[in-house]
Amino acid sequence: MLQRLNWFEEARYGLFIHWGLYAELGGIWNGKSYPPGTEWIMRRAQIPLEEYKKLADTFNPVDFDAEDWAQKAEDFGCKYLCITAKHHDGFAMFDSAACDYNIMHTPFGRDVVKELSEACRRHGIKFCVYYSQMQDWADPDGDGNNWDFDPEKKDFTRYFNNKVKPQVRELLTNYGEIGMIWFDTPYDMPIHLCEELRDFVHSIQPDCIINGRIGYGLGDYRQMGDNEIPVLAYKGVWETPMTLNNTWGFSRTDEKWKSPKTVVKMLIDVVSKGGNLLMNVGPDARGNIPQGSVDVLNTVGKWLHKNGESIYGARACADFPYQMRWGGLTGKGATVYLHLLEPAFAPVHIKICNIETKAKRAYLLSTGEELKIFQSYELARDEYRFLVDYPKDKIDELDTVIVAEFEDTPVAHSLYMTFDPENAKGYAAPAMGEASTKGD
Ligand code: JFZ
Repeated sequence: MLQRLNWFEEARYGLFIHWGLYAELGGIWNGKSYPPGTEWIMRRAQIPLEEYKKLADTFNPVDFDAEDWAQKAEDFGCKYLCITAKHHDGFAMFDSAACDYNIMHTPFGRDVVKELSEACRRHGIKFCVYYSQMQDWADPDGDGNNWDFDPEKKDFTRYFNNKVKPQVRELLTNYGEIGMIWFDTPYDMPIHLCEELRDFVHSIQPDCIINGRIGYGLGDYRQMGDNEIPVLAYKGVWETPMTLNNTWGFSRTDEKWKSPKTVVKMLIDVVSKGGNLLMNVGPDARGNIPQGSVDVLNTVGKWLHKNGESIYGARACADFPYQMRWGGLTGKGATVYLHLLEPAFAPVHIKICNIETKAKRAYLLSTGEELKIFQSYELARDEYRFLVDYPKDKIDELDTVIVAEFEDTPVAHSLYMTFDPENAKGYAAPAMGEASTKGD
């Protein structure tokens, strides 16, 4: 694996921030609501550039406080932060000599990317930037705006050379170390320009990660579709970007936040399959992250501050092909974290099926309290079983994490294992008493 991906694999959980002029509209233009994805409103409503540009004359997020946002990211338990430096609308949230259509030419007149990059550094959070490299609805040669500009007259290479490269250079030169540059919607951008962009990034910052949406599989890791989680553990490095409500940018009407429980479940689902979760918030035009989203992510953060060992640096648990109704598994070598998400499905004990590897001990992650374990090979059922008793009075309604230490990295048998009584050697007959095999 690429060296520069090391921090990313450790991090597992990041904060995505979609913020730009569209926050002023919050999904409504001329009294009409547009479909979710409020950052797309310029295109959805085909707002003439001259009209949309007026948002820059009033953009003044007086409540913006980079220190507060970085503190929030830390409280949420996020290890990296990625902000939209330039989204499809073409407006740069940073000081750009390459293009005047940027935040310095607003009443606010402060470089948000600069302030956030410094605050993130103070909080030990990897700072990353999102940059829309193909779509640019403010540039006559950019992709996507065919209501102001004649597509026949577009020269994409000119846009690439005059805006993309100079701005990417600015981002990689003026803000210290950039953990990752997050490209998006490559569509049919010519492959040689994507390759050129990749090499250009690495010529300036060799350690800067490039996400999968640079196109053509040229990125350092695989980007899943928005809100998509694969069914099986995906080999290789990957990330799912996720919305907390139904839009990336700020919405005046959508307060349907995922619950803390849903976020924790998704995080475990993603990490148990070896990926990262990039969770989005959409600050409003005053510079506030909506309180409803802050509340949800703070609750998740409190859980992470107690149980983070089971997430940060954790991996997919060695090819474990079973779905368990009570929850999921994450792992680090010989250590396995059992995430009890649905206690109702494990009324007496938690069972991991078909792990042959010998277990040493188990304990509750939050308190260190030792828990009884039972392990056997059940001849009649041709099944290895590993059971952990858990203290029912210590249930965390978000997720109770139990640490199980094995003698080696556990290996699970597939459903298609062939029966072999030799397998049973070294295992005691099921002398379980309370951990009865009946009824499971
Ligand atoms: C993109 C953007 O258009 C959107 O505004 C937001 O920034 C999001 C993170 O990314 O939209 C996409 C890109 C790819 C997929 C879906 C939405 N996809 O592959 O499923």
